[in-house]
Amino acid sequence: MAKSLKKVLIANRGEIALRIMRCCRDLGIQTVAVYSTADRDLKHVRLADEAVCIGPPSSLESYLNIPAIIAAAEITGADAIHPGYGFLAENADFAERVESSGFVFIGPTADTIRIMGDKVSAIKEMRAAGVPCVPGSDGPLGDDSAENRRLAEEIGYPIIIKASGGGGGRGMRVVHNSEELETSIAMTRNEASVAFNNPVVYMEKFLTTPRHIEFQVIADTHGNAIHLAERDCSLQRRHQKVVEEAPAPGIDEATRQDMGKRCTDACKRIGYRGAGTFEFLYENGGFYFIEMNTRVQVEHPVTEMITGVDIIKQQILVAEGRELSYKQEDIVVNGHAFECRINAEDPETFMPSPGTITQYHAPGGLGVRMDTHIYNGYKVPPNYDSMIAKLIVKGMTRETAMSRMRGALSEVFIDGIVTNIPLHIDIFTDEGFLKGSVDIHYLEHKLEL
Ligand code: MV4
Repeated sequence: MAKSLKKVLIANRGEIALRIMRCCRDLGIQTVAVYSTADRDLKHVRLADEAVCIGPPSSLESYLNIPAIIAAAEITGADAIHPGYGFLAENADFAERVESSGFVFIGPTADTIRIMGDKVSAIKEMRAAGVPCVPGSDGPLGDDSAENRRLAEEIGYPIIIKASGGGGGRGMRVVHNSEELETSIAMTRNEASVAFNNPVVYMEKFLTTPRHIEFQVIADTHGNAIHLAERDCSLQRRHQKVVEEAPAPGIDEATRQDMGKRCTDACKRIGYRGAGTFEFLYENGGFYFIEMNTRVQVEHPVTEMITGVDIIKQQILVAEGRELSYKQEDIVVNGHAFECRINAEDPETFMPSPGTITQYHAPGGLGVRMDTHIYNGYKVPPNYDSMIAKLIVKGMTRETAMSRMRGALSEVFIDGIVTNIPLHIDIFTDEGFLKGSVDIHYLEHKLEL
């Protein structure tokens, strides 16, 4: 039964906290901000209906402090918690504690988060659901080195060993030949035991020059699921995305609908609830599932720009128990969108550059969206991620969106700290990127020149 939420606690900071707060306001839902002592002056803290300090600057003692966040929800009488991205968003124990304390968790169930957090079990589910995966071990590797060698020969070198508890680029090792295999497995296993408290590792064929393409889905609690097409997030450095776009260049409508349906079928099969993302590697025309993200993602706005769907609003509506008001046929890709992640960092060394923003001028115009919490006098604290803004631009074609992004980037003025805007200007004048369809190594290779 649908039950309207009256008050949502936002367990996050920065631009996403502001994004969620604005959405709650649109829906007539009261908001509770939580903040660390470093974040007293954050914009969403000022604009929320209520705000509760949950601890000192260190994330571990504030935005990752589960008892403090639950206590804040209890004190303020919130009825739901939105985790945003990062921090506790994919922490199954947090989701469980939220629900067992009587609050709605705006996201999937703790069980779903747990299954997807374990990459071996996620792949097993996806394979069973008919989602194409990377050829590999189809489960944990054992300690029989002859068997592991046979498996690697069968898959064909190069192969990659990944930690089941890893993800997002953590806990993996490429192996080029059988001589390296046994020690590589042992090393990845040891690192995984320490880092994730989970020694399980698995094997996949290593794709050398794939693109990173991901499908956005949203599912309700009545067995309905839709996809909102795909994003191309291939432009990254050290597993940090730099620019994202939607739709992915070169993906035709039939392929989009085929892959989208495989993802929504998988959602229905596992009883998925809320917004989610299926991450694929795309190489030589084939899609290979690698991971599922059970949260709203940083880059969700590019999808909003081409579909017109407010993804945060849909998260809240399905958390209220409502049926999705969209059918798949209602979702139409319109135009093309890019997002530039603007970081407080040195454009040459990539070192974080916290400090006070003495002057900020926002870009604007048709199809230009700046998701940011910064303002004149805002002090970027050294304690958190260095992303301070997302510049999202939409145009009717990829070319018009790109030229609009160049214009918007040239308008942004941020003084007092340094940012990676020069890098973005460089990217949006790069010939290879202008052509589209670059692989996941493109930016790192460009930066090495
Ligand atoms: C791979 C791969 C090639 N082959 N798996 C890195 C992050 C994690 N989500 C999975 N990752 C990769 N898995 C196979 N079988 C290459 C990467 C990879 C990557 C993937 C997506 C975006 C950027 C990347 C950068 C380096 C490596």
